[in-house]
Formats: sequence, C-alpha cells, structure tokens
Amino acid sequence: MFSQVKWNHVLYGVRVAPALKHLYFPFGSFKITVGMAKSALDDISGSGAFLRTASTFRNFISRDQNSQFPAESGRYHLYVSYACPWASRCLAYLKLKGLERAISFSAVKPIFERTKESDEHMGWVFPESKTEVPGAEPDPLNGAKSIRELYEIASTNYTGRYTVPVLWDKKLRTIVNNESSEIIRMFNTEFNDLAENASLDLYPPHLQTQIDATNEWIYDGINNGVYKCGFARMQGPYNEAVKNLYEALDKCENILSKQRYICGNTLTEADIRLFVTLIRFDEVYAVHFKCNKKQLHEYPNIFNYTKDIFQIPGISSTVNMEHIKLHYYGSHPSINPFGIVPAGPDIDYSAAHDRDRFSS
Ligand SMILES: N[C@@H](CCC(=O)N[C@@H](CS)C(=O)NCC(=O)O)C(=O)O
Repeated sequence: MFSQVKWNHVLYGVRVAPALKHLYFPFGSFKITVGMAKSALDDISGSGAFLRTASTFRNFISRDQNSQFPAESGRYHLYVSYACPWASRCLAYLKLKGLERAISFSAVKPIFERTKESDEHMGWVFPESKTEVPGAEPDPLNGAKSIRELYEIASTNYTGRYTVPVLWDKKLRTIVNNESSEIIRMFNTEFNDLAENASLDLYPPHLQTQIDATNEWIYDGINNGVYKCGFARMQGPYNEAVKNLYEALDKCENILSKQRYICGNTLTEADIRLFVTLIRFDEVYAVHFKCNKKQLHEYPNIFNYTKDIFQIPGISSTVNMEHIKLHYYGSHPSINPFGIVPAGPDIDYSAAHDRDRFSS
C-alpha cells in the first residue's frame, strides 16, 4: 500500500511558497530563477518550456591506476533514487556488469522533503532508519540528511540542482560525477578488472555511432521528452513536446517490429537508456505528465520489449514501482496539488513476451 503523501499536511504552508518564486515573462527563452536552491521545476524558459540544466561534476574514474580517480574496489558509492530514471540507468549497469561488490549503493526516500530548516528548498532526503521507508536507507558514509548536503561537502560554492545519481568518492570525500550518461560509460569499461561480468560491452566500438545517434533522438523525444510534456507551463511547448514524443515512440515501435533491440539484435546502452523511461510510462507519465495520446501497452512491440528488458537478470531489482509512483505523484505540487497516487494500471512486466521471435 502507498503511504500517506506527507506534504498534503503542509500544502498551504511551506509547499506553495516555492512555486511563487517563478516569475514569467511573455517573451524570450531565458531561464528565470530567483537566487535560491534550485530544483527541476526551476528549469523553465520564459516561453513556458522545460529546459534541463547540464550536470556539473564531470570527472572520470579510470582503469589507469595513476589517474585522479582510479577504479578501486570499495572506493566509490552510488547514491540513487529508485524513482529517478537517470539514476536507475546507473543502477541497471551496476547489476548487469556485476559491480555490486566493487561499488556500493544506497537509495534516498522517494518523496521530496525540506532539505534544510533555513530555506524552503525541497529535494531528496535520507530516512532516519532503514525501516522508515522500505528500500531507502540512511546515508551510510557521511550521515547526511539530504543529497543537498553531499553537494555542499563536495563544493562550497555549488549553485546547481541537487540531483541523483551521485557517484561519490569515499577516499577524497567528493562527488566524482553526477551525470548518468557518463557514469554508465565508466561502469561499462573502467571497472572491468573488478566486474563479475566484464565481457558484457553495452557500447561496443562497431555500434558506437549508431548508439550515439539513437540516444540523441530518444533522449530528446522520449527520455527528456516526457519531462518536457509534464513540466510545460504553456500549451505551445506541451503540444510540441507531445508531438515529438509520439513521433519518437512510433519510430521505436517500427524499429522494434523488425529487431529485438533498438540498435539491432544485441542489447546495448541505448536499450537501457530507453527502458528506464518506458517502465515508468503507463504508471506515471501517461497520467502525471499528460502523455496520454496512447499508452505503451497499446504498442505491441514496445510493450513486449519493455517486458523483455525487465526480465534480464538483475533489472527487475532496479525497478521499485512504489518509490516511482510515490515520488512523481507526491513531489510536484504544481502538477498534482493533493499528491493523490493513482491506483493503476499495475502492469505485470514479468508476464510472457514474444521477443524471442528474433534471434539475439
Ligand atoms: N542529467 C542528469 C539528470 C539527473 C536528474 O535530473 N535527476 C533528478 C531526478 S529524476 C533529480 O535528482 N532532481 C532533483 C531536483 O531537481 O532537485 C543525469 O542524467 O544524471
């Protein structure tokens, strides 16, 4: 059962106030935020469209033991939210590559809360005990209350968003990288001396150009596209985002009617990046982000493909639908003011699929 969404209790107190800090101008496409801690709902252009801000910590872990961040067993920790598709990509890689013994991970609580007493920023926080929210655990390394606190340990003058994933270096007590697309590349290659499944290469040289090109339209139309639909503050940007989203989904359906995976008949990075959005689609995005022209279970190939990826050993453990639903429906009061979590559709992704009809 879903627990009571907490911010209902404070809806007309502190939760409404942050929304008031957005100022809108009828023309122009610049981002507007009044100087204070930021969240995704601040990434809105003057024309009402969602514009995602780039990640800030961009260091690389390397297999080269003389580098600043060498791949070492036990040195790094991945902070995730099970709700977050970007963090879930990284977790999927951790499982697929067999890196759990080399890299520890932990998950935050699903619903945004106040990250500090002194201001109204809402973001990811840690529970006080392991039993408070199943799946979430207190910060095992720094005893931090929030993800924001980790950013403040890593940088005294950080002005960006306090996002997950966070790849943390226990030795230097800092953030190595907070950009999922780069973290997955490191996990794919740099830890191969420690990985239980070192031979799995989700970004093989002969497919790199195709994977990069596929990632681009899938990111724009689907991964980020659902956010552009959901966070649009005017009809025009929403209309454009929803059009691009469904064009990209139609393209996926067509590709997946001819081959098992999105770049051919082998699993690649592009599949993991696509999957994390697809698995959230019918349960969340269709309702919460108004992506309801068609649900994914109405696309036979995409739907069976989603089940296929879900059933790869290790992947289902990265999908915590309770955290996913609690987070989205409970953390965006400007979209869902009462935080009601819809009951359905409760799709069984472990059901049989027909993807074995393609050789892989
Ligand atoms: N570019 C980043 C995006 C990460 C991101 O946007 N994470 C969201 C959760 S899905 C977040 O932590 N948001 C917190 C906030 O906006 O305050 C990545 O791919 O790693």
